[in-house]
Amino acid sequence: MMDTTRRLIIAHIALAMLVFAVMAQDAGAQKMDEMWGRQVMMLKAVDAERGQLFEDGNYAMFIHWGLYSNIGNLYKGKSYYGIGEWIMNRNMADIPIDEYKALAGKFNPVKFDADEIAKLAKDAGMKYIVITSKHHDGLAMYHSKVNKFNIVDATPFGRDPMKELAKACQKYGLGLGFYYSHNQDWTFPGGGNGPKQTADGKDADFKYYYENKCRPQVEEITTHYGPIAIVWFDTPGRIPREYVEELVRIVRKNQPKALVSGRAGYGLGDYQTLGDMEVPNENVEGIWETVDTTNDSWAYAWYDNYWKAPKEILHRLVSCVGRGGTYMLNIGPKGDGTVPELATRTLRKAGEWIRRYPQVVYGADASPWKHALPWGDVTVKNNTLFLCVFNEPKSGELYLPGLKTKVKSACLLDGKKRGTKLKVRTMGNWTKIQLPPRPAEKLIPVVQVELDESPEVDSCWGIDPALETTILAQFAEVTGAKQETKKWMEKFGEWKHLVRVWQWAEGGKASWEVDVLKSGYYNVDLTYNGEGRIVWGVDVAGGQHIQNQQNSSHNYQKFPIGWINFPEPGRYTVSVSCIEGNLAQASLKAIHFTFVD
Ligand code: FHN
Repeated sequence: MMDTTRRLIIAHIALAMLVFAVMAQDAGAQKMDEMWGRQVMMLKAVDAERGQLFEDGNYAMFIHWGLYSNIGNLYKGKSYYGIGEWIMNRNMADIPIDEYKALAGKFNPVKFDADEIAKLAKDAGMKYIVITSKHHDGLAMYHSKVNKFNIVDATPFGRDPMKELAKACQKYGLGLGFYYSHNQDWTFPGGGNGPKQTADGKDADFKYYYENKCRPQVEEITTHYGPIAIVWFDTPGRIPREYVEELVRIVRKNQPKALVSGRAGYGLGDYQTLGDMEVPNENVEGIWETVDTTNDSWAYAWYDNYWKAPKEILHRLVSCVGRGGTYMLNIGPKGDGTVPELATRTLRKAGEWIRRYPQVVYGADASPWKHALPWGDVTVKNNTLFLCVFNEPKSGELYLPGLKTKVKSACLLDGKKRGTKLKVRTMGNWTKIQLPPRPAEKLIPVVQVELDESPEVDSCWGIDPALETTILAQFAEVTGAKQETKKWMEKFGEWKHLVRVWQWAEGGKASWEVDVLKSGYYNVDLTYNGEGRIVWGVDVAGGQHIQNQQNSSHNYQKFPIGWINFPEPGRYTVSVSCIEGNLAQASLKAIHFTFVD
């Protein structure tokens, strides 16, 4: 199992560096890794003071706000679906540069209230804010002295919102970071995916853009707004290395305590940002963050009402902390400067829970299980486990598989000092904690478990007797099939991520070692996509074989396969094989086990 884990980590790293899906841009298709500047930064030591930001504050607010917010994905009467800040792009409204720049004349966000936004971040439990000081469209959202295409000189607004936000962040004790699109600039000559000539017809290369806009603007944002916590460069693309080196030098010189995002490129940043909207399923080493958004788009889109409920926000936050990282959650203020009401509501509600259980999030470490468990997820502080119960079993029985460390006590936290003491029982490799029938905490109950020493866990997958157990294809040992990461865009710019096993050869297998506490029959479902009807087989090594035919679709869907017997408690190897149908296209995402009464 150790070998498997190591192999999976290596596969994860290798896959992260491979060619993935593309996001079409003006210069043609670009590889996502190149665009995200994704590097393996796991082993890099960050200056302790700079690293403190992520240590203490593993929850932050991201803000995408700019001229595009005033369009809100509705242009000339037509709605465009995708990330709003890309509205200019030819895959969206394809707005010519001059036409786009002229829209600045109507951008007047008079309702922008920096104090209210900073207070929202504070109420939400966030520790710092990173805001777009310049996105790919090139409009500086602050008063730039080096380029007139900025919110003070090019719009009727005439205020510097970054000055106001810097002040508000100081007032509420929040860190402030600036997003800066260093490579892409779609409106300045020579910028990545921008015009190739100046207004007077002279050729402009990247150096021209870099020297006349990018470098001096990075000097500005790092000197005019007081202490900065992060400079969040994005989409390095094919920017030559020497420019990134210089930009990082500038940040170090002007803001020695600021972190530089990994998307600066070439591994020159301080930490790794995973793919957009990617909450990892397995612990990730090193210093990293996930960036995510409260709905689907980063920037405001008029129709985008698919808000993450407070429970989902907290689930994703705890998953990131439990995997060892930091979670930065985006809001997209409107063109008038206000934050959509439902975003504020959901963030505040989630923030109330964090105020009840701050120890679960701040300064907490990764789960020793290295992945979620059927009932929820775990964060750790020294010898204490915090069990966050997203999915309460009806029986109230919380099972911890493979916990090797002795449990001293367990209690259900309820805001009171000591909480309610819970019964704990150890059964071989398993620990059972009994929850009361109706915990007072309605959102996500938290159980605090005190251990004798720091936690050690056997990494074998436990099949939970009380709840459905899902095991991802990502964790399988695979022979005769391909196990790979797949990333795709649901809407334009809205990324989804998974690891699949597909392209099955005859006899190909995806296998997991499992630990069964309660012997008997379990219903097995598979989640997959593919073409037409597929026959799948499920085998218990040395035991039962079942197989069944089910249909498939291009979306990942869950289909029942049948009941399988584990005659005794103990360890088994379970394998899935693809027996008939389009073996090349059949793409397995997960196996699920549910005890049959
Ligand atoms: O192209 C940008 C996108 O607009 C957005 O800013 C995201 C946030 O992570 N970054 C880029 C795509 O990865």
